[in-house]
Amino acid sequence: MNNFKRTNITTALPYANGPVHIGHLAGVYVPADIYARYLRSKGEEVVFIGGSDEHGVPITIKARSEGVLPQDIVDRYHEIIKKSFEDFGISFDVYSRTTSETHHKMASDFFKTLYDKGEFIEQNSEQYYDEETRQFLADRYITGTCPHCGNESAYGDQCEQCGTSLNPTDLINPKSTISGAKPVMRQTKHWYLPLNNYEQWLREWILENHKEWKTNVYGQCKSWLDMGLQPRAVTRDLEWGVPVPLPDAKGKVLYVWFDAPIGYISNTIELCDNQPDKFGTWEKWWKDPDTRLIHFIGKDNIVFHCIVFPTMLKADGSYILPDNVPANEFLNLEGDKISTSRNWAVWLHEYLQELPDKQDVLRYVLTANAPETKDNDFTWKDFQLRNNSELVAIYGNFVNRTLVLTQKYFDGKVPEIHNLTDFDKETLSEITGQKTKIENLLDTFHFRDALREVMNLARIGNKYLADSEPWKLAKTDMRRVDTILNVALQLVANLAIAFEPFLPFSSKKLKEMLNINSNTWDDFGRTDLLKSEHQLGAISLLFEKIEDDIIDFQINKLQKTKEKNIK
Ligand code: B3M
Ligand code: ZN
Repeated sequence: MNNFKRTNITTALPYANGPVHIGHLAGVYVPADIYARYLRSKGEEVVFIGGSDEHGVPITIKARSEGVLPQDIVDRYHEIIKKSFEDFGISFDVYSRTTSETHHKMASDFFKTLYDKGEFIEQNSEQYYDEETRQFLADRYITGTCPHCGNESAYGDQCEQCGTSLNPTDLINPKSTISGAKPVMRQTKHWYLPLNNYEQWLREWILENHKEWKTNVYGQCKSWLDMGLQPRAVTRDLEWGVPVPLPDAKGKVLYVWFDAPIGYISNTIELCDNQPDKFGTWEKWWKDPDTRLIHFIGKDNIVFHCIVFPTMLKADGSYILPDNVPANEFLNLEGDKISTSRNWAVWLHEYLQELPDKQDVLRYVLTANAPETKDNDFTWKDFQLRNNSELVAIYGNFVNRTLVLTQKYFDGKVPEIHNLTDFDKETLSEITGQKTKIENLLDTFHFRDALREVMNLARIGNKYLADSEPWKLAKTDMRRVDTILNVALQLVANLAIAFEPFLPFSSKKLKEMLNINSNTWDDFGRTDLLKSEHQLGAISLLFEKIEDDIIDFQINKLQKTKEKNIK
């Protein structure tokens, strides 16, 4: 497919100011995990990088509102988020955090290198300052009256009532949310990355050389570039963050969007320092042109990953650039935008308490309905339907019938093939046919279609059993039953491999039932995965039907949230 030797897969670093929800999983972490597992299963060299984004103003606001330190907030949510990802089988090689020492040093050094190369411009500007608490105010720390709709508690960057983007100076009667004082204007100096100097280069790199990027990603980049780029401040007047490593920058930190993507590099450093034998040097993953860099993100992060971060990497000059940025659109919940402040979400830690051991069901539903090309809607009814009519009725049913019949007729020992009919041969050849389709789709980040083709392979299995009716032949032609069940069992074993990137928990369970352990992607397509006389393990249901009461409970829970929000 390409000439790269290895792949560096990064996932957006979630802000550690709240737990993660289904929107995070659907948009970023499940697709990235499918991709990482798929490449590993093909024996490719991969690093899969994650971590928490622990700087930025929202974290300091949350800390202030709870009367604790920002560090307390990020300590709390980093653990919750990390555990959720583990619980859902997101197979990161490293999940670290931007408050780590390694990261502070790396981000600081990165800034210093660009500074020494003369890549930044220094600029003075006027900014609101709180004289009582003696600090500059981030946009979110200023409230006032919206000039458009009259809302008296609009923020310095946005009015949440009418949705207009604002500048702090647009607000009528501005107030500091920290002291309540009226802020005054004061001069402050910041460092800017002149994106405009890189505009021509970006146009060529993206618009000419990356026409293969997803249309939503390419389109957003094009419209940013067509509007023309401006220098962007990469420092802020704030206490919380990576201190600006310059003598005349007291009380200033790196802008969170400057340090966060460097977190990908820092976390790779941490990984390689801890496991040098397995992963080698971090430079291999970030500076060797034989490495392919892929950023999995949501659509609100496109500009930072396609324009700002690549410009930072290019300005340094020693790094590789992303090869692809397969950003997704958003997932809505029951028709409404997911919202942390309105508690309109399905939180992963709560899901697992209420639906234990159903990680794969959620992974399945979120992939089958992934917001790959447009915003999509998660509904509990659809969740139930996909579980009952796809996972249970197609995949689970095929596996269960095959294993139960093998148990019944052969005490769980794989029977022998005597003679393959044309129908048997056709069915077996569909395995490799499906494999080719699935690979092409995975290689081009079409996870949802890839999953559909895997499920189609299970459909082929169901049809094979239904058409060959071994339960009828058992009375008259046991030799034929031997062959039919051998064919069906090979299909089942192939499904365990094909579903593994998508549904790792069920594949593990299925492999235990088949009493086989490691199979790689290369084995997918083989029709001798189970040798005759091989003894299968104990059988249980791969998926269970979800009854209405479970779904009603979830729908009621959301209904209550809605009522609370109206009050
Ligand atoms: N924390 C924004 C977000 O969670 C931001 C991503 C950083 S990726 C380097 O959507
Ligand atoms: Zn307004």
